[in-house]
Amino acid sequence: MSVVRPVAFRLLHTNKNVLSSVGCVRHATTTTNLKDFLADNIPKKQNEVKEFRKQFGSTKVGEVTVDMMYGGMRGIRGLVTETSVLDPDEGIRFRGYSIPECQKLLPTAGGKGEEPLPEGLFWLLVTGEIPTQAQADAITNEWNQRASIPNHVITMLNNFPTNLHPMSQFSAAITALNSESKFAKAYAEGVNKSKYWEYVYEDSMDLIAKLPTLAAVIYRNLYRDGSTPCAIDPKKDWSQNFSHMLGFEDPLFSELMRMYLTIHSDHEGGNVSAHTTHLVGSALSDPYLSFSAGINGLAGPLHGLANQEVLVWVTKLQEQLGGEVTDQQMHDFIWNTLKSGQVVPGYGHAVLRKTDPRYMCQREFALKHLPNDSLFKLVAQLYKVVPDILLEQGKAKNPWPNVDAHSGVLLQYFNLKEMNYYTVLFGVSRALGCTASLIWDRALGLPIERPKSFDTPGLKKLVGAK
Ligand code: CMX
Repeated sequence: MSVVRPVAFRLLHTNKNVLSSVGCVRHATTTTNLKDFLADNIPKKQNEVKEFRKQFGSTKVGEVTVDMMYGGMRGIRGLVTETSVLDPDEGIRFRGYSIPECQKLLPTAGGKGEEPLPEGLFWLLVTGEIPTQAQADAITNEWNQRASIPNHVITMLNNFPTNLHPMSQFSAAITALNSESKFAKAYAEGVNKSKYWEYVYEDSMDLIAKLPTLAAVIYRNLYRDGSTPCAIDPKKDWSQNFSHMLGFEDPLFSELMRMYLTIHSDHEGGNVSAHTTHLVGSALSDPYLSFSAGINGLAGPLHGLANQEVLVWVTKLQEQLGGEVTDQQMHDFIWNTLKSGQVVPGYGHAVLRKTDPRYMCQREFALKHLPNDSLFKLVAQLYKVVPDILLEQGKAKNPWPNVDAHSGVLLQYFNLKEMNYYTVLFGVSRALGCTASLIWDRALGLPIERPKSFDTPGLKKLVGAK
C-alpha cells in the first residue's frame, strides 16, 4: 500500500482567480489508488464520528410536525450524507465545492476539452479532496478495465421488447449484474463486517465502469440497428468512450457528456434516487440491487423522468403554436397545463428556492456552443415566462427551473432526439453519488434504516387530538 500523507488544507493550486473565489482548496494526497486512500482514511473518519456521537449523540437537531409526516417528510433532518450538501438558495456543493468551482478545479481531458472529468468528481465525492490529473486518470484506467458485461445481461437486453421503457431495461440490467457482486459473494462466505466497505467499493467501481456499455446497448437496440457498441478504448476517458459507444463521434458531444455526467451525479441524500439506494443498501443488499432500486425511483416523472417530460411538453408546445411563439401564446399554453391539473415539468424543487445552478451550467454551455439554436431560444423564453405564472398561481414554493428544464435541449442539438432515453443518461451519472455514499455507509457501519411510522389514529392519540 502506498504511503498517504495526512489530509491537509493546502493551497497548491496555481490559478489565483480560482483560489480567490474558492478559498482553501483541499488537494489530494499522493496515492493514485482510491482504495488505498480509503484504507488509510476510513479509520480516521470512523474515529471522528465515534467521538462526535459520544459527545453529542443525544443533542436535538430539529423537530417533527404532523404536516411533515404527511408532507413527504419535507425538511425533516434525518439523514447523514457525506458526499454533497444542497443549500436552498445556492444549490449543490459537492464536498463543499460549487459547480463553477468544480469546473475550475477538477482535472479535464487535457487537450480534448475543458469540462471536468466525472472521474475526478467521483474521486472528490469519495475522498473530499480535489484530485490531481494522475488520480483522475487512474480512475479512468480502472473503469476502462472493469467495463466488461456478462453475456446473460446482454442476452437479456437483446430479448427485451422495444416497448419496454429504457429505464426499465436499465434497472433490470443493473439488477441482473448482481451475478457479479463481490459483496454478495463475500457476505455469503461470512466476511467480517469491518471489511464490508472493501467489497462495496469493488462492486461500485465495477458497476460504474459497466453502466455506459449497458446504456449504449439499450440505446442501440431501441434506436439504432441493434449492433454491438464499439469496444472500450483504453486511451479514452469514461465520457468519450460512452459517447462513442452510443454512436456520437462529435468531440463536443463528449464534452457535453463530461459536463452532464458530472453535474447530475449527486444532490445530497434525501432525493428519491439517493435515498432509495441508501435505504436498500442498509439491508446489506449489494450495490447492484441497491442502485437499481434507486434507478426505479429516478424513473418517476417528479424526479429524473422530468427531463423526458420537459421535452415531450416542449414538443407539444411547438406542435400547437408553431415556429415563432409569442410570450402571450406561451403564457396561455402554460396556464392550460396548470388548469388541466398537470405540473410544468422542469420547474420547482423540493429543496431549492432559486434557479438550479445545474440549469445555469447547462445554459452557459448552450450560450457558448449553440446560442442560435431555436429550441434553446424557446427554453430561454420559458425561463422568462414560467416563473411569473407559477408565482401567480401561488402553489409551487419554488417557481424557478431545475436541472431537467435544460438537459433535453442540449441533447436534441447533438441529434440525440429520443426523449424516452434521457433519464438513462441521468442514471449513469447518478451512480457516482449513490455509490460514493454506499461506500461510506458501510465504512461507517451505518445500521439497517427503519424509521418509526404511525397510523392516523395513533398519531391523533400521540398529539392529543379528539
Ligand atoms: N408546476 C405546477 N405545480 C407545481 C410545480 C410545477 N412545476 N411545482 C410544484 N407545484 C405544485 C405542487 O404540485 C403542489 O401542488 P398541490 O398543493 O396541489 O399538491 C404545490 O405546488 C406545492 O409543491 P411544492 O412544495 O412547491 O413542491 P414539492 O416539494 O411538493 O415537489 C417537485 C417538488 C419537484 C416534485 C415539484 O416542484 C414538481 O412537480 N415539479 C415538476 C416536475 C419536475 O420538474 N421534477 C424534477 C425535479 C428535479 C429532479 O428530481 O430531477
